[in-house]
Amino acid sequence: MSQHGTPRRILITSALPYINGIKHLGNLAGSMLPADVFARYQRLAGRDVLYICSTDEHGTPAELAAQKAGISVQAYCDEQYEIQRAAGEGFALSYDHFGRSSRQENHQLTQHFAHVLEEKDLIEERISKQVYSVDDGRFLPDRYVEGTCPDCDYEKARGDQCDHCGRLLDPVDLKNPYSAVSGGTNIEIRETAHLYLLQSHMQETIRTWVETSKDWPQLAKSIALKWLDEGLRDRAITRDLSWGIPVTNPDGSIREGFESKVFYVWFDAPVEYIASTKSWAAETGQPNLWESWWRKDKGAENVEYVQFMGKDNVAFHTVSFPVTIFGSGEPWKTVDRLKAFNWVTWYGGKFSTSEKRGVFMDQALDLLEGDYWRWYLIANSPEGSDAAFTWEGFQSAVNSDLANVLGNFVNRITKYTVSKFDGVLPDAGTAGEDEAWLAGELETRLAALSDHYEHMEFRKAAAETRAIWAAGNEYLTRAEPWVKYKTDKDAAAVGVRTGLNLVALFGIIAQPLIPGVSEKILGTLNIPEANRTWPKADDVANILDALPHGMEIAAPPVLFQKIEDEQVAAWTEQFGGEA
Ligand code: B3M
Ligand code: ZN
Repeated sequence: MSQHGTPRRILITSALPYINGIKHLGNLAGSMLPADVFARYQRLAGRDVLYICSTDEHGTPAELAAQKAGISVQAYCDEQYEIQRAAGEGFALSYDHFGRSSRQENHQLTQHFAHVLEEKDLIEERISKQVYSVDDGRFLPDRYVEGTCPDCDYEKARGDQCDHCGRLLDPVDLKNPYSAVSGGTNIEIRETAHLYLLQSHMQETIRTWVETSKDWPQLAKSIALKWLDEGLRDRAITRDLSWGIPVTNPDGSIREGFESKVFYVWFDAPVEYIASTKSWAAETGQPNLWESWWRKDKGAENVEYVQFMGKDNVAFHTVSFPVTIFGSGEPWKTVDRLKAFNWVTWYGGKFSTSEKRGVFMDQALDLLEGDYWRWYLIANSPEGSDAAFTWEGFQSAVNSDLANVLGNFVNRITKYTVSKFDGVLPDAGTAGEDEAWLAGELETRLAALSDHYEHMEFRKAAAETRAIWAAGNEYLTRAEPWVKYKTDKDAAAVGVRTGLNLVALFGIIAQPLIPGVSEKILGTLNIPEANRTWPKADDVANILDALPHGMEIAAPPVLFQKIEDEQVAAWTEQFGGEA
């Protein structure tokens, strides 16, 4: 809460997962998952949070994937949207809204931006040379043209890049070009018109904005500045495709010469952050509510906007999209903090959607519940550098952090209460030296934990969470209620009571990371929703004696299944265990 009693308002978006197939764990770890952890933390801390995401559905890869599947792009996207939505649910991603960039709200808003930008002389129609396939009766986007690489003579080079020698290509450079759609070799170079966004005119505006953004983590800022240093180039924001957002005139009619063109996917995708919020608002029955999150003239001036994404998406969010937003001259909310991630690698190599290398979200959920993966991916977050996924690393994170440090603690103390204290939280005894030590630990560690979350340092947040669980174990070693029980039942009672309160605390602080297990712990202890809010470091005395004396205690079901060596061997066999 701020001084005036109104909670901070935090708008969160994670990069929109592309529709061409289920995402792998690397995608999850570099955008949706940390955004979800952050959203959960902020909600528990009492902030007014709105977490928005969508599938990114336009562009060539969607068309190609649909073609391969032998269905219409619309049908393909419908199907894949459902798959991604379900996978998000399986990982407990707590979106306030999970939309689709192909919905009408995005069509309207994207067209609106294009109209306003053209009015402001920031969009210009230019003629360029492009590959036309006579057999297909259409201009071919770069990836739809294949031919012989002018450099290495590889015969299946794509229009945008040669996969053999790696050179970036212009499709008009290919020798013996043919259409990847039909195989047709009747190819001509024709002139055609496209809309260009004049980014060069916005160079100074964007640079000033980037340089004065105080709260951007280093990775995001350095990427943005690198692009600015190279100089912003004007870029085409339309493509020769039929699937996408039509290029219209302000009256809604199709722009002349653009009948078989649509907006470029990267022009409309970021607009979907706003459009998705509109869809959310419409569903809540308050259709104007989105404005208070996005329009600075309608209440969004006090919103903190935080974006999450992989590093390859940073330029689009720090340069291209801001050109659209600032160029419009309208009072849109812009990003305040941008958290960018490096890659999760597959044993040091590349996770790959196209080559199906790595573990994908649906496959992961078939093996184990979402919380196991959530824990490992956050504890091993690719923040400072790339981070390798390995089955061995996964096994050790689950077995040691979750099963041993957290799971054993919870089981041991609840079972002991059931067997020696009739399943009742004891009332006797008063806190002493060991409890004072524990309180000191928690004061420091809880403050550090909140700090890591506020700074979006996820690896550190997981490590601190684990350190707090470990401090609980250390406390039991010191307090030894099982030894004291034989000579001084009151002293043992203090240890048990404190231990049970620690169980509640451990469940509470685990909520952002492993919400399913937290629910099991807190549910077993019947902790009401209102008492599950984020703990304050200066409230430790109360935290350690919060549960009502005399309450009944049940032992929760086994919280974690350890991962056996045989499983690691089987999964390595199934998925491959090296790059
Ligand atoms: N769809 C992520 C990707 O496929 C891209 C993000 C869009 S965020 C507006 O690389
Ligand atoms: Zn080549």
